[in-house]
Amino acid sequence: MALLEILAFPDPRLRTRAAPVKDVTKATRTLIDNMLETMYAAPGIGLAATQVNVHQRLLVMDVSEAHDAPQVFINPRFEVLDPELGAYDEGCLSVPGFYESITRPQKISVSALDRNGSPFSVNLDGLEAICLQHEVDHLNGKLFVDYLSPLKRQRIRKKLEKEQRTRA
Ligand code: GNR
Ligand code: NI
Repeated sequence: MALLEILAFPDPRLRTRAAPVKDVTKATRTLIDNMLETMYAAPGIGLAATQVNVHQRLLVMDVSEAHDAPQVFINPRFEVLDPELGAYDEGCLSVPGFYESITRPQKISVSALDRNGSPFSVNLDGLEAICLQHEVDHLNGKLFVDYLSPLKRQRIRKKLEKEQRTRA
């Protein structure tokens, strides 16, 4: 397995819209395993392929404390089951160090392919519903900072650009 580099805001590659996975192959499963390893090491509760500069519609997630409940979603599509919105302090491995309250639907139904290419559907709520929507946003080139005011987003961008300059 291997750790993958995670792109950081405002890297323009994070704005790429990912393409559907055509065939779930051994290479797909290797990518999934490396993404899971990268997510656990970070540590994070989700990771979209976009964040590791692979522009395919694939994400991994594990909200368990023990890191023993990995979930894989290939070509995910979701529907809102309950229009009730909830706020949650979201963070992002591509926006390190910043947490902001984001409002999203709290109950969704997701259809996707699993790591063997078999279709499945699952209803999600709570943190899993939030995380899945956050990851699908990544696959569409969207980041949680896009829900903030332009002023807040600019402040975050400036701070991260400065950090990235001093680290380079
Ligand atoms: O690790 C993560 N935590 C998190 C917390 C609240 C809402 C969403 C997330 S996802 C994030 C990992 C990440 O950046 N996934 O894209
Ligand atoms: Ni993220």
